[in-house]
Formats: sequence, structure tokens, C-alpha cells
Amino acid sequence: MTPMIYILNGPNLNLLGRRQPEIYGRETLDDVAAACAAIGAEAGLQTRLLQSNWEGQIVDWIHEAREAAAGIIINPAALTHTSVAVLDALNTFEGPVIEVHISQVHKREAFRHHSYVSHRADAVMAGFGVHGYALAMRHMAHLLG
Ligand code: CA2
Repeated sequence: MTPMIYILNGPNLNLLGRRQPEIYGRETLDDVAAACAAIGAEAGLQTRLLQSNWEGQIVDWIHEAREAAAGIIINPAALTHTSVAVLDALNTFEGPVIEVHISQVHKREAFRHHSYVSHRADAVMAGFGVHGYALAMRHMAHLLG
């Protein structure tokens, strides 16, 4: 069976490509889904990109991924900096976890410099724009290959 990669996105990322293009660029989450699916197809991986503005929904998808996915790519958005619940959920997942940030969070406000999710992530991308998701997909293929 083709391994599945969950690509999870947190609060406000539904607005990607529609607001603050100077920080987050002009590509939408649908563009990201298409780019990741294309890389997955090359690498023999299925992808499922999901976005929610609700912390509990992200936690539920991580639980679902325990059975359904071989790896997780996650941009937790603001939950990165606040959510022990997302960290605890990721700690129950056995496959590779890659954390993605579109912006270079370490160049931004001090409150964006700490990530709860980084305590679990096997790799972290920041500042590559939405291309960071594609790079994460390639690394995921390498890790699972
Ligand atoms: O750089 C990233 O990817 C972030 O995870 C984005 C979060 C921010 O809280 C993190 O510190 C860094 C914000 C996501 C908001 O997404 C928007 C996208 C387009 C327009 C407005 C918001």
C-alpha cells in the first residue's frame, strides 16, 4: 500500500495567498497541496493536506494519523508557540514529523522564537516560503525511502 503523509496546517493558514503576501507569499494552500501531491506521486507517497483553525481538530487529525499515516508534515501556525496539546499528540505518533514555517520565525518577534512542536519534530524548515513544504516532502521521501 502507498504510504500516506498527513500535511497539517493550523489557524489562519486558510488565508494563505490572500492576506499579508509580503510575509507569506501569493500561493494558496491549494497550490501547496498540488505541489506536495506531485512530489508524493514521484516518490511513491500519498498526501492529505488539512487545515483547521481549531486546536482540538489538529489534535484529532494527529491521532487519526497514528493509524493512517507514515509521516506528518505540520505547520502548526500560532499553535507552534502555545500548544502543549499539539506537542503531546505528536509525541504519540511513531513516524517522522517535519515542522514547517513559511516565514523565518527567528527573524520575527521574540514570541515566535520558541516552538513546542520542535521538542518532537525530526526536522524544522523556516523561511523557505511555501517551498518549505516541497522540501519537507522530499526529506520525508528520503526518511521513508
Ligand atoms: O511562518 C509560518 O508559517 C507561521 O507558522 C505562520 C503563523 C505564525 O503564527 C507563525 O509564527 C509562523 C501564522 C499563520 C497565519 O497565516 C496567514 C497566512 C496568510 C495571511 C494571513 C495569515
